[in-house]
Amino acid sequence: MKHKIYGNELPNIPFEPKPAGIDSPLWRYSKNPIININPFPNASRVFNSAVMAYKGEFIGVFRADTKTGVPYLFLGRSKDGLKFSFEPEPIVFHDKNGDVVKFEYAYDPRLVELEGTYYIIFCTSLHGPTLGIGKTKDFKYFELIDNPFLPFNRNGVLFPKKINGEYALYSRPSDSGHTMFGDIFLSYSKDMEYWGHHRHVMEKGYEWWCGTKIGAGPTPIETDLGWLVFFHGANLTCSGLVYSIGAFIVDKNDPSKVLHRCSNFLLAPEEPYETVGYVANVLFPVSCLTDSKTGRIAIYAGGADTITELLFTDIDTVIDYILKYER
Ligand code: BMA
Repeated sequence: MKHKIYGNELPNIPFEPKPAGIDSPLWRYSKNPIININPFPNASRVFNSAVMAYKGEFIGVFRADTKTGVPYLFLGRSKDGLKFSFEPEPIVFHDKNGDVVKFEYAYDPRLVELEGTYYIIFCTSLHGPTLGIGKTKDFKYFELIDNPFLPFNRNGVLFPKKINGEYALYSRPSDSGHTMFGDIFLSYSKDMEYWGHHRHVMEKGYEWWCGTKIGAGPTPIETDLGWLVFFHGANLTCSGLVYSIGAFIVDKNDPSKVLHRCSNFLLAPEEPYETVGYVANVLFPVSCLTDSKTGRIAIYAGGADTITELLFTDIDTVIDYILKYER
């Protein structure tokens, strides 16, 4: 390996080698989708969900659009990272006093472990869409942090390590609707509740494929060059927004500083399970697994707001591609 991932080894990471004849730096699992439509009672679609390695197996927080159409967060478990079983009821969050918090909706969760606590960052409502942050130590009891963000905001992605002693989080300020704009910003917090020292990180529209808005995806990966960040970029076409996957690398000690960004998207919606569905032409990366020993990376992405799929790459392939098509 030319490049290095700083992180845990994960010998059981789901992975397939790159098939011959594939030009893109990400490739799809041969048995996609891994979670198909109507996966469990009361869930019509599971997509844009977060998976992580946990106690030798895998655990995930899943966005399920229920049969009322409203999305909530559900817990799922898997032995191999490919086949999941789900809790039948949404995750119950409690406030500091132990009272159950009711949600209008909850979607697009990200999941990260930091200093022994598992944080779930997701989109929920506070008189309009904004970020919620939940935490758990055991995936049994979940607490909700008291309204850390104002509306309107989405795509909250927490760094897996404190940066210069503070929590660091990317987000994408937005509006109350489908948001036809949006850049990635960085915020810091000393306590995970009060966020400030905001910085602008990267603007939409530096190429056409991400012309309308961008939002960070999986938890940033620490590498020898800095933090590797996968993100989604949306471009408005005559038939609506098209969501593709891009990547950039930021400074290890200052993640507002973009060191390398790729002009090309890494992968765009092409397969029927990405181009046809509840919302056509959406490929939306939300979480990833990494193995520091082999440099393998597995990305969980939503397809067409309908299914969950798995993509693969490795650290050398993706960094070589970013640097080759650097802007
Ligand atoms: C965004 C979010 C995502 C969704 C995407 C495409 O605004 O709501 O959950 O995948 O739109 O519909």
